[in-house]
Amino acid sequence: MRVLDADKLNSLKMKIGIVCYPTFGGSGVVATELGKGLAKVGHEVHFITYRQPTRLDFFSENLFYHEVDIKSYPLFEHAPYELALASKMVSVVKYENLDLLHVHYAIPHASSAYMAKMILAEQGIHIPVVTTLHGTDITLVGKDPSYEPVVTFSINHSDGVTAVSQDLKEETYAYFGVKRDIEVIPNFIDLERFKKQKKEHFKLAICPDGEKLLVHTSNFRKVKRVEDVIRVFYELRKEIPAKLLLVGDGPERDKMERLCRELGTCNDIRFLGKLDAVEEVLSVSDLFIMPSEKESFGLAALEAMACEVPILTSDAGGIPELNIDGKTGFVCAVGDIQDMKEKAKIILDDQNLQTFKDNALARAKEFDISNILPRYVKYYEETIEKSMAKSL
Ligand code: GMT
Repeated sequence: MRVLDADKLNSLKMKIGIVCYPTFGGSGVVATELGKGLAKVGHEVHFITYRQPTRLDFFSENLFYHEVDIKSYPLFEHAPYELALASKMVSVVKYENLDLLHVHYAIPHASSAYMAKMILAEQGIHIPVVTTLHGTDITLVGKDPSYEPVVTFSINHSDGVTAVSQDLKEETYAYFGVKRDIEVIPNFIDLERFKKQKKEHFKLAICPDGEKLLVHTSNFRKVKRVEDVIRVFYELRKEIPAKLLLVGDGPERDKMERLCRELGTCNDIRFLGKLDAVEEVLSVSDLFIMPSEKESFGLAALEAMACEVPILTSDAGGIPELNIDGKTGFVCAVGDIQDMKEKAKIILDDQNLQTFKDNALARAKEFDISNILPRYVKYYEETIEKSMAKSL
């Protein structure tokens, strides 16, 4: 690691390694957008993952991508990704002279980072590690006894830990033997990309008779309760003309298609699958639904708000920290289909809709990347400084 003079940290451009899942999932999106944002303001960013991240879609002289090479062997039923990742971290930190490793999603990234840190320490190289907790790494998977001891250990041994909501921070303290400080840095949005676009021809094609357009985007896992989306829509559709777009794909999709057929709603619901330009669909939508069982922040809802779409959500996890009940939409109890239907009617009422849309956009602006990115930079600087002092 380069020797960083504390006084010069603010003006110093850092070399940061970012480890994440390269998929459409929220943690990978946040990690990639953060890396892109850091590169734009002059930091050098090295992504380390097993595939090119989905959102790593532009060229910058400050952005680098290092693919983890996972070697298989007939003896392995499961290739040891954690080891290949740790080895790759060692070589990138060493040869690219990194100042900090930032790992997104605790499992297995935080424990691989710990191993890399120990290997590098033996070679006289000190590398501070920041772990960002995203949600299911704590609330669902991490809690499981098969992972809990390793998750607790690697959180306690990171040099810095952030969580994407206050609720996630509290869950971490409640379920893990974690005593250290956790900094809350919420998810963010790039308002230059996520903004309402003129796509009225698209709206007309889907809603030819002026129907209201509802939208849901997710990875179609059970925790997202896509069934509730369809049931709320089914009830609402009995009272007002409406259409529903379902964006994304995942394990629940087939079941959801069957449910639509059983309810006879196929003509009013379209499954669009995975989309890169989700902002185009959001631009013509009147209401976004997120009825999740668990949700540490709800990045997909923030993307909708940035496109001026009010949100109807459950009260799970950190969602109420984003959705201001009665202003940017409504917050309902998980699974309360009737209440969600009633609240959808209030939002979609022509007398209210524009106010909800304006409020949603105003709230989204608070989470603009220009407000949140400096918080990460400051946290990196503080973490580097503290861990350097400790290592001397
Ligand atoms: O929602 C998912 O299943 C994906 C998951 C992930 O880690 O990729 O998303 C989590 O991280 C996002 C970014 O921080 C948050 O906005 C989501 O709320 C969170 N999902 C859950 O907690 C279920």
